[in-house]
Amino acid sequence: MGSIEAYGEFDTAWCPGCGNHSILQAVKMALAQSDIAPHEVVFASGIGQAAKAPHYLRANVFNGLHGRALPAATGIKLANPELTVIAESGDGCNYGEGGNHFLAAIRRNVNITLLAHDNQIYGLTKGQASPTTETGHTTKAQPGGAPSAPFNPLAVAVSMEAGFVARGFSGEQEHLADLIQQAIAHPGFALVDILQPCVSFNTANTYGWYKKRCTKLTADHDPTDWAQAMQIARQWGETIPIGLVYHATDRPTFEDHFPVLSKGPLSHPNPGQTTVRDLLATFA
Ligand SMILES: Cc1ncc(C[n+]2csc(CCOP(=O)(O)OP(=O)(O)O)c2C)c(N)n1
Ligand code: SF4
Repeated sequence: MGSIEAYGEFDTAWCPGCGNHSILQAVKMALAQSDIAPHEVVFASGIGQAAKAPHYLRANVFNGLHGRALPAATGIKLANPELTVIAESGDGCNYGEGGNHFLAAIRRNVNITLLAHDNQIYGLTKGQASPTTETGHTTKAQPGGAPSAPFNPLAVAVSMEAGFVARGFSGEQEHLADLIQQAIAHPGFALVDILQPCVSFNTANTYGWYKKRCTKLTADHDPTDWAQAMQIARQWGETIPIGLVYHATDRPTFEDHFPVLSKGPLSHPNPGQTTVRDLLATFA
């Protein structure tokens, strides 16, 4: 077991009571439980409150444009397959601005983990409706209620047969840390959609609202059964299942299609002096 302390402790710009605090701690717990040291992990994030999470731990971080965590994570993993690569951002970042990247990541099945902090709202920009906001939810920007149907990331991921599809809740920290640990260990693209309250801008989906509904999946649920997983993924109401919804390990990863990647990292190849000299000689 690695050390949680190795990931440091930093002041954050988050509101007291925000679900991000607990998610950050769960991420550190999962990395320590997985015995991964800070220099062995890279986070890629976009823009938003959730996207700031990797700023608050001692590890490698690429912070890019809104919605672009997944393409960055993909490039990092392909060039450095020996690293653990985690994309971490909000529901707006991943399912709104980055929606097409979400679909492409599932199709490609690169060995990366996506942690989507899902507060059902755009937090950083003060509470506009996001893709996962429920229909009719009123915000300052949607005073008549959000008109669109909410995006269901789990149902989409299961329908596309993503190999690892899970939902966690920031109020169930140990359960969440365990899901993140399993996601990191999964060989292929892994999604953990994490329900979290935004105490400042989402007055509908509060901590109490989630706490009352989030129910851990039991051994009765077989995550290898696609039809059962689809049914669980579509459940949303008085009961919201949390846990591993779908799990399959029989899909080849994107990396499997490129034998060059099995020869080691593209990031620091060492062709040797002789090869370089021979190569230069061809230009003479
Ligand atoms: C292309 C683009 N569109 C919009 C914005 C403005 N913007 C910055 S953060 C943000 C919302 C972030 O919401 P979410 O990803 O759900 O994360 P949260 O802040 O809730 O954690 C928006 C719309 C931007 N920076 N770039
Ligand atoms: S605005 Fe919402 S998401 Fe942002 S830090 Fe505050 S509670 Fe968290």
